[in-house]
This record gives sequence, structure tokens and C-alpha cells, in this order.
Amino acid sequence: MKKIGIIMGSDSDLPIVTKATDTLKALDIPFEVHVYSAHRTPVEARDFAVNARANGFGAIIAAAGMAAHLAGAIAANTTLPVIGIPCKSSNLDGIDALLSTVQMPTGIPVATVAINGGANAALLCAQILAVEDAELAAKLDAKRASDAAKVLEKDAAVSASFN
Ligand code: RP5
Repeated sequence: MKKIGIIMGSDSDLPIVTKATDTLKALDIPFEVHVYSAHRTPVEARDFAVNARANGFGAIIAAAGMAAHLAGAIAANTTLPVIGIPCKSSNLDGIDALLSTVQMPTGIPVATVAINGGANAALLCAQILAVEDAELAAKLDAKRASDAAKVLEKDAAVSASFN
């Protein structure tokens, strides 16, 4: 199976990235994690992206806050799918990172998840890999069914209280 590359702009983004790594672990998807910044270590960020396909990656998650150019900078240097996580790490509550990540110019797409949406970033990567992997697709179906069952349990509890 292809690996998922996870890049974060700072180790202060780790609590959000951990939601992605936990999700990938639960699905037995291999991954590699790095701290590379579009602004502070642009050479390392670029080198990772340029070599990612040859190094066995199938998709890349890029998490950054504030003027969050990391996902776009990674996407500029690879045609692997890039999932951007805008991180809430400033006084602007992540709106700055959301707009910086999502507003990519035509030709260089970044699939942007919600602010702090680490788990969905991992699930989107899993769904990309599952296009060619029936076993992984079955795991994703099972997770959906299990998540739905949990909601129905909550419905039963709430219904019992009010209805
Ligand atoms: C961004 O600036 C990082 O992704 C982080 O979300 C934010 C703050 O970084 P630190 O100052 O905590 O290293 O580049």
C-alpha cells in the first residue's frame, strides 16, 4: 500500500495532526510525519513534495495555521493529491488559515478540510487509496456502519428521555 505523507508547519500543530495519525493507524495505513514549513524551511518542504511519488507516497496531508501556504506550496511541487488542514493557531480563529489553504489558483488544487479537520483529512486519504484497494474500502464501509450505529444509540437514549 502507498504511504501517506503528513507535513505540519510547526510542532504546535501536533494536536490536530494527531487526529489524522490516529485515524490512519486505526485503518492500518502506513504514514510518515514531518515538520516542514513553507516559510521557515521552504527547501525541505519543496524537496519532500518533489520526491514524494518516487518515495512511495500516495497522498499528502499538509497542516498549517496563520498565513497557511504549506499545502499550496506542497501542491505546487507534486501531482499527488494534497489535502490541506487549516489549523486554528492565531487570534483569527483559523479563518486566516482556511482562506490561505482553500483559495488555490486554477491548476494547483488543494482539497481543503474543515478548520482543525485532522480526522477527515485522513479519511479522505483513505478513500483515495481505497479506489484501488477493496480491503481498505471494506474497512471504510465498516467504519461508516459503526459510526451510524453509535448515532442510533444516541437517538435511542435521547428518544427515551423526551418522547
Ligand atoms: C504556522 O504558524 C504553523 O503551521 C503554526 O500553525 C503557526 C504557528 O507556528 P509556531 O509559531 O507555533 O511555530 O506556520
